[in-house]
Amino acid sequence: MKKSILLFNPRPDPYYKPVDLPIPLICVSRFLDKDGYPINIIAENLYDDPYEEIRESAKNSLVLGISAMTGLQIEGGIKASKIAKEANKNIKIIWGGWHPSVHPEQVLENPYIDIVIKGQGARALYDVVQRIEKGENYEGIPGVLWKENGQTHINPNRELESIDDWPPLPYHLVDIEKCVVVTEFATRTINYVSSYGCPYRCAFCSEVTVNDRRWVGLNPEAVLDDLEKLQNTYHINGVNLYDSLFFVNVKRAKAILKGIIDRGLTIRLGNLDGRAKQLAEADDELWELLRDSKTYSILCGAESGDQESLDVIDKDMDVEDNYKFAEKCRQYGIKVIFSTLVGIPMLNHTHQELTEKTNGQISSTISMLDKFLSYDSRNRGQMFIYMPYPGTPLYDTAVELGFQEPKQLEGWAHMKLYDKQTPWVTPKQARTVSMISSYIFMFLDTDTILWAKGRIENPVKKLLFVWAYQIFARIAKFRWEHKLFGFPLDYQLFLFAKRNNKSI
Ligand code: B12
Ligand code: SF4
Repeated sequence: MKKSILLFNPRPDPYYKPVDLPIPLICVSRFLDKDGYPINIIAENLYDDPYEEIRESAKNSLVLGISAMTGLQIEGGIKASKIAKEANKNIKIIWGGWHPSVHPEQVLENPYIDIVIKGQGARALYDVVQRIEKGENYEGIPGVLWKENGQTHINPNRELESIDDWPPLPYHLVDIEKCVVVTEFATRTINYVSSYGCPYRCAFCSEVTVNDRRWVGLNPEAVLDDLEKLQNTYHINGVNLYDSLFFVNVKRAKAILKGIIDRGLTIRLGNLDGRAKQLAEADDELWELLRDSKTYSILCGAESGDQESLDVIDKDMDVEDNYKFAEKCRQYGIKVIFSTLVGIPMLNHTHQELTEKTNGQISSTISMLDKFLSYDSRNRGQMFIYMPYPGTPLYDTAVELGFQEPKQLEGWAHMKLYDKQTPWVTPKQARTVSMISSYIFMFLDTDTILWAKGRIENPVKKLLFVWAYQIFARIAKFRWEHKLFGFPLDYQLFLFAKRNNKSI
């Protein structure tokens, strides 16, 4: 009997309640599962007390694998690693995912962590487990770093590998019913990933560091087989795409959309990640397929209404491209989630100048989003504050301008979504951005009520919720129409309600 593999996906955000499939862990399990290893996937939606489960399960496990983005997942990951080592001193602790990939050596300095896997994880994890079983070290496995007799060993990077011949995703490893959610576009939605990487060079983005501007996509027939299996086996009717950029290969994207129509699939796709310039210039056939396959939404890094910011982040497009793209979406009835970024670091400026520039970025982006949201009441804005990620082109600029880089893994756990990270962004700017993005934009989107209501089962609670929702929606609309972002009492009340609500 093979020894067990324990994998953990910590909670990414204090307000975000994990409800979806821990897809990074499903993906890294492919080869191990095929070879018959018992695998225990742990996430907060799968276990009432994930840390207790880790304590128990670690006693008989060969390894504990942790997946972490930069931010709060690190806190949960360290806690789990400590618990596992206390329960079983021989267990090997392996970290993978985005943060270990952007800052591998510092991650390995943590006393509880034995091995770090950079980049694409499935084959590397399998190879590492084989070596552990044989009592050998990890020499020659690309993307692996490890500690041995107090010394750090670093293997060369792993290049993105085609996933076409890989074993299928082992969905059976989790209780799918705990990972199916109501969304705006489907009653049974699950997340899925059809490609890895991105060929573009946005200077703030970890893709550039981790996948070195490479991209691999699963072939269209295999994607369609997966969708069909999700529909027929698990009765899924909506799929949230987690690809970094779905439309890299337009021929492939068209074949997938056309396949959905030709095979008569009723499953709807949502949140397909696309670039404004590329999609604004795409031919009508792609747009018609998006419409005819009933694709719900596109997630677009519009980034800014300020051309200087777009140039500094190497977005390789003009603000005007965002307008052309938004117009196309309106024409074809596709909802858009426009993601934007403010507080961009720019060399040769004082902090005061950068604070003023941040004000300018906020107001030009608000004007741009104001227009886009008026195109379709379902359109959604998102506004984030720039966060420096190691290895990205803008990181050194941020450090030169005074960003205090954490010297230990723990320090990165505090890089929370709407917190101010850089000295030129003021607390007031951070508060405003957070309120606009996580509160006002949520209530302006007329489809929010569909998923929010859909996740409450008790009819009385549902009625109360709809009543409170309508009041908040009116206030948020008033704030947006008059651009009133001061005295955020309603926002504080909303955060309180959100913290204390278990279903949303
Ligand atoms: C879904 C998602 C989220 C979800 C939750 C994700 C979760 N893990 O629970 C939510 C909405 C909460 C979220 C929030 C944020 N996210 Co996010 N998110 C994503 C997204 C779109 C998909 C993640 C995913 O599941 N991918 C699919 C899986 C299969 O790929 P993967 O995670 O890379 O896993 C592979 C490898 O990394 C590795 N691997 C992963 N885990 C493990 C574990 C082990 C043991 C091993 C060996 C290997 C391994 O193997 C896997 C298969 O090859 C990614 C972009 C992307 N395409 O990955 C961004 C991404 C991860 N997010 C990012 C960011 C910046 C954020 C935010 C900060 C803000 C924002 N603008 O979105 C917030 C805040 C999070 C925080 N720190 O508090 C960045 C990460 C940067 C970084 N250095 O961490 C990404 C890469 C987007 C980007 N290109 O900038 N996000
Ligand atoms: S921001 Fe989007 S387009 Fe730019 S490099 Fe990252 S994934 Fe690619």
